[in-house]
Amino acid sequence: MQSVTTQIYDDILVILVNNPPVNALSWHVRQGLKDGVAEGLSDDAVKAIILRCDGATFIAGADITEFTQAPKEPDLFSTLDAMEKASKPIIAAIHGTALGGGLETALCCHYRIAVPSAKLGVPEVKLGLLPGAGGTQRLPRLVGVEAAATMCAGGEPVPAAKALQMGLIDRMAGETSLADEALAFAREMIAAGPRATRDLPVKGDAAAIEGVKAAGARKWAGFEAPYANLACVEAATRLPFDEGIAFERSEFMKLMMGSQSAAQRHIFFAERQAAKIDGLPKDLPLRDIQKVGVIGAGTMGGGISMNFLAKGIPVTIVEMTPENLDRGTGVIRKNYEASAAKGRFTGEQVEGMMGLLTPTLSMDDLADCDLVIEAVYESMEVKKEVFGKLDAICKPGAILASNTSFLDIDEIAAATTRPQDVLGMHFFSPANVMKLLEVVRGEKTADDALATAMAIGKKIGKVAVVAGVCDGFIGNRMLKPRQLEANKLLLEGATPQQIDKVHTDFGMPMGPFQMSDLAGVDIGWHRDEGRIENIRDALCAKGRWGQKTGKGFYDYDDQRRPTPSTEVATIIEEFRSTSNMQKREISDQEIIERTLYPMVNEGYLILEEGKAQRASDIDVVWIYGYGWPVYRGGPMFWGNLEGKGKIAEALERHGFAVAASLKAKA
Ligand code: 3H9
Repeated sequence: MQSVTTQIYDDILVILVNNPPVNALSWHVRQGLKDGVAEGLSDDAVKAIILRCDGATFIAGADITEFTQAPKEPDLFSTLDAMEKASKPIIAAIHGTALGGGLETALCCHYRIAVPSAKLGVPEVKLGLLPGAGGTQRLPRLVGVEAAATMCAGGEPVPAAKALQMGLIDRMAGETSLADEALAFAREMIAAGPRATRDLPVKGDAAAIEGVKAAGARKWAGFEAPYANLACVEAATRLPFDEGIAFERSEFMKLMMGSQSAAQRHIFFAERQAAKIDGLPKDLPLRDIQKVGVIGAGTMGGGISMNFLAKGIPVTIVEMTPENLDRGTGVIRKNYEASAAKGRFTGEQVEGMMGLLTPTLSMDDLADCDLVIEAVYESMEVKKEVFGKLDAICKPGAILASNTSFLDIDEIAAATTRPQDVLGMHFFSPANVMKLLEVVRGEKTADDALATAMAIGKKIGKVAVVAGVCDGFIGNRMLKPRQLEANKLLLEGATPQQIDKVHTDFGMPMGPFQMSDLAGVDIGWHRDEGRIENIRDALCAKGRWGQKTGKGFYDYDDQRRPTPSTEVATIIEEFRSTSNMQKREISDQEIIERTLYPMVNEGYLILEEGKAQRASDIDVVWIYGYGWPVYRGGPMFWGNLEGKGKIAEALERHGFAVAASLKAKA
């Protein structure tokens, strides 16, 4: 099928793009655009040209899959040049999303009309890139320097109404009458003639860029692309158009050849790949989820419920005592109200969501739920009891999910007579914010139960990844060797702050000890047993349970700002001397080799055991669950860049058992 066709409506030629799924600018689309424009220009009866798309969206960008292939003619630049320099007016008629190269194409049209639901933007920065087809030079001419800088460096699309205000589009069409209104608009513009964006003067000056830079500084720490975007917009303020384009081109190529963009593009596809379950047909019928039950109204249960309520799905939440139930529902309300205060919801929406919540003290009220998620205390005995009860109460076909972060889903499933309906749905704290959802597939989990859990995960805005049953699943399992080694390094001479700094310099939001302090140093500590076997026990015995007690591996002030602790230093010294260890200098490189390389190793073990479907799923887990810097592409992608041979050698040198597949591929 041809991806670009043309049709004549009296004096107007319509070029129609149809390249599913997102009308990307693949080589054959570029060819079709070029041919379409040439056809319109050569036909004397044609007075204006419209560019419109079939399907769900206007052109959503360059074809990213072509980025790693040999270039194919015609290139985008000559295609767009021919459009902008055309002697007859060209009108872009926009619905869906005009993104990246798609918006740049629209900017090379002379006028733009869009439906109210359309969104326009240059999200290249999220792929570690910049709009490389003139976007950084044309936007400052059309919408001004500040708006262009914000759009390019931030990457957020703007809705049509705002685009109209900004001058990004010239006309708003009715939601369902774009084709007709574009024809009328095109006829209106025949007299006005073409208006090339490149010929417009740049609006505003470079000073505005500083404000955009300052506002984004925190979010962009470690990223190259936002700054390259800003440099290009700045160039537009001082260079003639053609020189600005040349500068943009060279900056684009630098980013394209760099590892950050490769990592970010990898994650773009990895995230979409993660949603696919190997061996299952795409059209497998799913179970209908109309109503959800959540057991436990603590931090996790409350956060989990909020996801469903926000999507209009009713939730029945169960607690053991009226106090806990009231506290839990109160926290949900407070969180929604705080979001409303920030303008994210209206008061009416908050009431709407709260109206979908049914608090109860009786598990019997879960009888009509299609999905029940248990978020109670992490104890196998407790979970088994809960699932035994659910088995008796829930309707046939209901999916019974545990939010456990490490327990054996198969053992939990065995407490029911319907293990095919049991699986894990492991949310990450805070569950209403963190995007990762590990969906744990038990030995007997039915295919449609798994596929339904993955789909509902997507519906509530999560990035869902399938994991197999093993201690800690994918994410927490990889955390374990990191923490073990970090603890050993303390005894050998490193400080918590040195180890944490290596991790934050790497781009992690926090290091292992900062994370421990945030999560609670006392998690898993057996207070009653009173044994002090390691540094962690000693910290707990002194009430150093982390941020919640104002002290953990660090001391905290009343604003939770950490400072290194002399008490912790003393505790470490004591353990070092009782363990007969010599303090030595630990290099940052050694910390990387002993805390990050073991994670890569564990990733290979997870793949060998079939507990993750693919390496890129592991990357997705770490990006969305633990804040691994996206510009490093996740531990498996990073491991490849670092070099498997180098990693295997270092791990062996440090005495680790190296995964066979890591060694084999080295
Ligand atoms: C660019 O334009 C550079 C320029 O400056 C020029 C430089 C010279 N290419 O997300 P979905 C696939 S850079 C190829 O699930 P949705 C995607 O992989 C580009 N494939 O749908 C998936 O495939 P599969 C700037 C693409 O409805 C399928 O389409 N543009 C592309 O939730 C459906 O995707 C962007 O960064 C692409 N450009 O969301 C926009 N885009 O079915 C990137 C998507 O096999 N795209 N695919 O898994 C998006 O943000 C979303 O896809 C969009 C639709 C909002 C459009």
